[in-house]
Parts: sequence; structure tokens; C-alpha cells
Amino acid sequence: MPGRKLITLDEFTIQETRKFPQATGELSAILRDIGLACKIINKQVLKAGLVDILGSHGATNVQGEEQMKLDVYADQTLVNVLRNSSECAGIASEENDEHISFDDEYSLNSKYVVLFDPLDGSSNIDVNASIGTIFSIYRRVSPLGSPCTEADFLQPGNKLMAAGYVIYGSSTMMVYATKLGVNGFTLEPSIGEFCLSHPSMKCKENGKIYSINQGNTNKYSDGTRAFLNYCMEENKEEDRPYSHRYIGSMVADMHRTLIKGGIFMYPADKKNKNGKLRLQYECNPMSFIIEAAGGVSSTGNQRVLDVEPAELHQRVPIYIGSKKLVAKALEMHS
Ligand code: AHM
Ligand code: MG
Repeated sequence: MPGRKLITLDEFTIQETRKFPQATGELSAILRDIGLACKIINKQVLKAGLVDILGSHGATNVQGEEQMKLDVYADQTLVNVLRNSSECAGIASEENDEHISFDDEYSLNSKYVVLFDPLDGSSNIDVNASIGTIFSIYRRVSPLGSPCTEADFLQPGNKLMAAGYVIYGSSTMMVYATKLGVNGFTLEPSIGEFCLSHPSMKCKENGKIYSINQGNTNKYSDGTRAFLNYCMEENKEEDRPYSHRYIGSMVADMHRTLIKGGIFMYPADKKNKNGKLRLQYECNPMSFIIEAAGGVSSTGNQRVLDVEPAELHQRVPIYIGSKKLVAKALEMHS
């Protein structure tokens, strides 16, 4: 594009690193590695519709190759790329029961650990709707030079160094946040690079879209039901012009919430007292991003980022998005 300066993800993270003279560039390197893994995953996601032709998990395709389920493929890709990099001490993934510590000399001396949900919303693959990868980066608390431990992964969200997601949608985008803010990068397929397309993203103070699995309404608390009624009733009034949108893929629903404002909820219900979504793999990274963009996120009782995780796969209810609409939901919830 003559006359127009494209800024790649790598160039951007290096520029950001320069703002901190003591920074070593390790965080930028991890973001680059996650970007690389997600480009490899993206290539495979684009072929998802050909599963009947190429074969699915466990099946052998026409070339005689064993095919992997996409979420397993995504998980292994991230693990392999991060294992090969020298900046990551270990990972924890929604796909695995326990964390994995990398034990080569470089990894043992790395200060960061990474958590990810390799392919969130994977039930949407069959219908060709957007899915995504969600990731979080913590500075380890275990000593350098030794294998990382579970404690490194059980830190609250308020200790996050960075978090982000990649959405495999009508275009492929990476959005990541640090305490400096939130920036979005769209994959330019012809050069294979994520390029800065959404600088300094902000979540609107209020929004008109509420996003929830409304099919579960009977199981929600009275407060959540009251909020849903508030959104639905007298919908034509100018000051209450709410629309309901729910894709059922958190990355896609949150990407819309970040860009257009509104609220996304996955509350507790009568059967699932802690909701469905995972604190460490889904709720904390999304809460970190939304807060860095000026929004808020709560379990209904406390800030999501302040929840002390007790176990890796713990679930929490979540109300997240634009400040004013979330405040309204929480007021009615309480
Ligand atoms: P997954 O990690 O197994 O894909 O499940 C998480 C997904 C989220 O992306 C989405 O917000 C939620 O499950 C949808 O759940 P439901 O179908 O109950 O509405
Ligand atoms: Mg998930």
C-alpha cells in the first residue's frame, strides 16, 4: 500500500517495549509466538468446512493422513510453538487437566507463563460461525531456574501482564491488552502479518446490546430475570432501545461487546452455581481486556479480576461490558 504505513504486530510490540527502558522484549516475543501459532491454527480453521472431504478426528483422509479434531490441533500448535520459544516457562490450557512446564535451560529461566483456551466456541465450527483463541500471560512467582509450578497459573486476574484473543471471523484479528491499553490487529493474508487496524480500543460507557443465552431464563436468579425484562420491556422507548445478540462463542460475543458496547452475561443458574465459563481461561483474560478498554466485569458479587483462583478449571458467573449497562444489571442482580 504505497503511502500508507502498515504497522505489524511485531513492530508495534517492540515500539511499546521501548517505552520501558528495563523491558527485555520477552513479552513481545511471546505475543509474536502466540500470533504465529494462531496463524497456523487459522489456516486449519479455514479448511473446517471440508471436514467431510478431508476427514475428521481419528479418521484418515484421502492422502492417508490421520486428521485431528480442530481444538486438539489448536492446543498442540500452541503448546509446540511456545515450547520451542525461549521466553515461556510453561503453559496451562483448557484442553489439559494440569499445567505443562517446559524444562529446557532457556524455558526454566523464562519469567512468563501462558494460559489459553485454544479454540473457544468450538461447537460453532459446524455452522461456520466465528470462533477464537483466548490467552493470558502472567509473570511467574516460582523462582527462575526451576520448573514453573501450579502457583504460577493460579494468580488472580489483577496480576495479569497481558491478555488477548484471536477471532477467526470474517477476517482474522488479534486483540491484546496490557495496562497501556487495548489494540487490535487484522491479519493481512497476502503478507501473513497481523497489522494494526484498531488502535487504542475503548468500550463505550453505555451500549444497546445485551448478550446472554436467553433459553436459560427460567433457571436464572430473580435479579437476572428482572434485568432481562428491563431490557425487553417497552423496547421502543428511546432511552431503552435494546437488542439481543448471542452467538454462543464468547470471543465473538465479546469482540462485538468491545467494539459496539453493551453487556455480555453468563450468570449462575439453578443447576450451575458458578455459571459455565472458566475463570483462568475465559473470564479473567476477557475482564482484563474490557477493563483496559474502560469497561467493567463482575461475577455479580465481586470484580472478576479480584477472584483468588482455587483451581485451574474453576468456573465463575460473569457480567461484563459497558460500565453503565453492567452497573444496571448488577443493581438488579443484588
Ligand atoms: P467451550 O470452551 O467448550 O467452547 O465453551 C465455552 C462457550 C463460550 O464460547 C460461550 O460463551 C459459551 O460456551 C456458550 O454456552 P451456551 O451454549 O451454554 O450458551
Ligand atoms: Mg472455551
